Amino acid sequence: MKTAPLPALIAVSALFIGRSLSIILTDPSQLQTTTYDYVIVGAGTSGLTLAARLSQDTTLNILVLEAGVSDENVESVMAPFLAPSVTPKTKYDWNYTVVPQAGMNHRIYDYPRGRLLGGTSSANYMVHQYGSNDNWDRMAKVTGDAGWAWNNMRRYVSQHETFVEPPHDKHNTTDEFTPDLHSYRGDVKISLYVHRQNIDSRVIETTKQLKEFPYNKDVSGIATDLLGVGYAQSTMTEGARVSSSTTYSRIVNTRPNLTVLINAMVTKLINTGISDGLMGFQRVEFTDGLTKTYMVEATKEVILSAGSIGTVQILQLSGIGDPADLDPLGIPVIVRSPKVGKNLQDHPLLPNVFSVTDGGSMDHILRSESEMTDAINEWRTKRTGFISNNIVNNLAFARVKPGFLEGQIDPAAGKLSPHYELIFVNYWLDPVHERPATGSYFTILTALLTPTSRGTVKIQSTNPFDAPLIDPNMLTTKWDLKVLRESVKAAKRFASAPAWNGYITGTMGKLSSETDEGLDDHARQNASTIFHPTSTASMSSYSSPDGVVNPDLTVKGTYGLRIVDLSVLPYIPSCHPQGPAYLIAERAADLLYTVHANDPDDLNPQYVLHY
Ligand SMILES: Cc1cc2nc3c(=O)[nH]c(=O)nc-3n(C[C@H](O)[C@H](O)[C@H](O)COP(=O)(O)OP(=O)(O)OC[C@H]3O[C@@H](n4cnc5c(N)ncnc54)[C@H](O)[C@@H]3O)c2cc1C
Ligand SMILES: *[C@@H]1O[C@H](CO)[C@@H](O)[C@H](O)[C@H]1NC(C)=O
Ligand SMILES: *[C@@H]1O[C@H](CO)[C@@H](O)[C@H](O)[C@H]1NC(C)=O
Ligand SMILES: *[C@@H]1O[C@H](CO)[C@@H](O)[C@H](O)[C@H]1NC(C)=O
Ligand SMILES: CC(=O)N[C@H]1CO[C@H](CO)[C@@H](O)[C@@H]1O
Repeated sequence: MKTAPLPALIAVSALFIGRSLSIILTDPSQLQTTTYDYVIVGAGTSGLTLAARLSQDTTLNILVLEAGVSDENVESVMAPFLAPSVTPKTKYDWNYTVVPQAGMNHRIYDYPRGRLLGGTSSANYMVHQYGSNDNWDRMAKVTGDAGWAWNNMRRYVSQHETFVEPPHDKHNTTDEFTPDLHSYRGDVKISLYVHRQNIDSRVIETTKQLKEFPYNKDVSGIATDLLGVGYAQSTMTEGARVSSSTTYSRIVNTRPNLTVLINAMVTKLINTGISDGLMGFQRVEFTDGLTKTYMVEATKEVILSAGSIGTVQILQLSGIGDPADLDPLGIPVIVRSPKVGKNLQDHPLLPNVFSVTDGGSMDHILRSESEMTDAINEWRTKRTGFISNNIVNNLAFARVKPGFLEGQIDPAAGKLSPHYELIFVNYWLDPVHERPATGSYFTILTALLTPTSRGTVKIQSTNPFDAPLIDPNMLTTKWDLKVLRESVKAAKRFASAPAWNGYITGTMGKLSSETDEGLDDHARQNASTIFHPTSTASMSSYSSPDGVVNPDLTVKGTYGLRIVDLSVLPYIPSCHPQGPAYLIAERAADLLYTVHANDPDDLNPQYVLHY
C-alpha cells in the first residue's frame, strides 16, 4: 500500500555527482574543543538559520550537531520535482510511522522528517508562506509578548527572503505576485513556478467563473490576505531546491567560529546544576551512531532545533517532561513539564482525484521510464523542464461560510485565516494509495488548516534509537471531520466550473458520494498528513504553566536551554510552515544576539539580550 507517489526509477536517482564536501565536519574527532558558547542541536530549517545569524558575532564559538547526513549533490534533494522521492523511508528520513489513527479507520501512515543537512527544508515540497497576521497576533496574545505579533515579525522577511525575479524560465510574472511586498536582499531564495502545467490556465479561468474562488495575486501572507487562489511561491532558484543548507552551509566555510558536525545524534542533555530553583542543562551527550558517546558543553546556552518530534525526544530522554510519560520508563524527572510532547497539531491532507481525458495529465509521463530519464537528463544538463519545477503551481485558501460557524467558536486565528486549502496537481497524487497502472488524473488535495484535534509524541524506551510514539490523533473532533468534508465539497465545486469542461471525466473512489457519510468515509480512508507537525513544546506566557517554553523560548524550569523550531508554536498556523520556522529562528537570533551585521537599522533594541 505504501509507495512513493513517483516511480521507483526516481527513488534510486539519488546519485552523487562527487564534489568533495565543504569543511562541515563529519567525525567528532575533528572537533577542536569540547566547549562552545552555544551548542545548537539540529542543522535543520530553524537550526542552521539561527547558527548563521549568531555566528555573525565572531566573538562567539558555536557548534551545531546534526544527526543526519550531508545533502550535498544529492540529485533527489536538488531537483525540485523529485521532492516526493527524498522521503519516506530513505537514508534522508527518520522513517517515522504514526500509531494507528482512531479517527482514520485505525490506519497507520508514514511521518517523514528530514534527516540531513537542512533538515526538513531539504526534504519538503518547497511551498513558502508566512501565514496570515492573525496567526502571529494570536501567538503574541496568548504568550503576552508583542514581539511575536506580525507588525514586529514582518521586518524579518527583509533579511530572510530574496524574491528571484524573473524566475529561472524568465516568464512574465505580471499579476502572479505583488512585487512591493517582497524582499530582494535577504538570504533564502524564493521563486514562482518555472514550468507551466496544462491545468494552470483552467485553474486561473475558474477564478473568473466562480465567485467563491477569487484570484489572489499573492498568497505569501505578507500582506496578510492569503485567501483565494494564487501562484505558489517556492524555495527554489536556477532550477534547484533552496534549503537552509544550500543557503547557509556555504557561510560555515567563512566563519571559523562556527562548526557544523554531521552524523552526530544527540542522545540527551545532562543536568549541570541548579540555580534559583532552575535546572541547568549545558552539557550535551551525542553519538556517532556507531559505538562512541561524546560530550560537549555550552557556556552560554544549549539550543534545541531538532524539530517537533526530535526536540520532544531529547527533552524526554533528558528527564524534562510529564512524569506520567517518564516514570514508567524509569527516567528520573529532573524538570516536571507536563506539556512536553502534548498539543501536537498537524494538517490532515486528503487527495480528491478526478479522472481526466486520456493523456491529458502527467501520469503517462511519470509511468514512462524513458520519458523520465529524458526529463532528468535535461535537468542535469540545462536545469530546465518539469524536473526543474515544483510539483505544484497553484494553491487556494478558503474559509468556511459564515453560517457554518454558528454555535461554534472559530478555531481560526482570525478572519484573515483560512480554514482549508486546495492544492492542484496535474496527476494522481495520493500519498496513501499508489497510482493505478492506467488512466489520467487531476488531484485536488485538500488540507484542514485549523484542526482542533490534539495529538502526542512520547518516547517508548530509554534507547534514543527507538522511534518515539507519534499520535497526530487526526480527525477525532466533529469540527475537523466537518471542515475536511467541506473542503471536499469545495473541491467538487471548483472542478464543476466550466473551465474543466472537456477535461474532467469522472471522480475516483468515494469522492463521488453525495452524502456526508460517504464523504466522511472517503476522508477516513484516504486522508493522511501534509507533514506539518508543530506545537509539541508550546510557548506560553511567563506566568502560565500551560506550556513548555517562555515567550523568549527558554525552557520553563531550566536555565541555559532554549528551543528554536516549530515545536514552540502554541497553534499550528493556517499555512505551509517552513516560512514560520525560518522567521522564528530570525527572532530567536535577535533575542540572543549582540551584533546584527546585515541590517543594523532593523534591530529593535527592545528585543536584544546582551550577555
Ligand atoms: C515531505 C514533506 C513535505 C513538506 N512540504 C512543505 C512545503 O511545501 N512547505 C512548507 O512550508 N513546509 C513543508 N513541510 C514542512 C516543513 O518543511 C517543516 O515543518 C519545517 O521544515 C520544520 O522545521 P524545523 O526547524 O522545525 O525542523 P527540521 O527542519 O526538521 O529540523 C530538525 C533537524 O534536527 C535534526 N535532529 C533531530 N533529532 C536530532 C538529534 N537527536 N540529534 C541531532 N540532530 C537531530 C534533524 O535531522 C533535522 O535536521 C514538509 C515536510 C515534509 C516532511
Ligand atoms: C530509514 O530507512 C532507510 C531505507 O530502509 C535506511 O537506509 C535508513 O538508514 C533508515 N534511517 C534511519 C534513521 O533509521
Ligand atoms: C508582461 O505582461 C504585462 C501584462 O500583460 C505587460 O504589460 C508587460 O509589458 C509585459 N512585460 C514584458 C517585459 O514583456
Ligand atoms: C481512497 O481509498 C479507497 C479505499 O481504500 C481506494 O479505493 C481509493 O483508491 C483511494 N484513493 C482515492 C484517491 O480515492
Ligand atoms: C571565541 C573564539 O573561539 N574565537 C575565535 C574565532 O576565530 C578566530 C580566528 O580563527 C580565533 O582567533 C578566535 O579565537
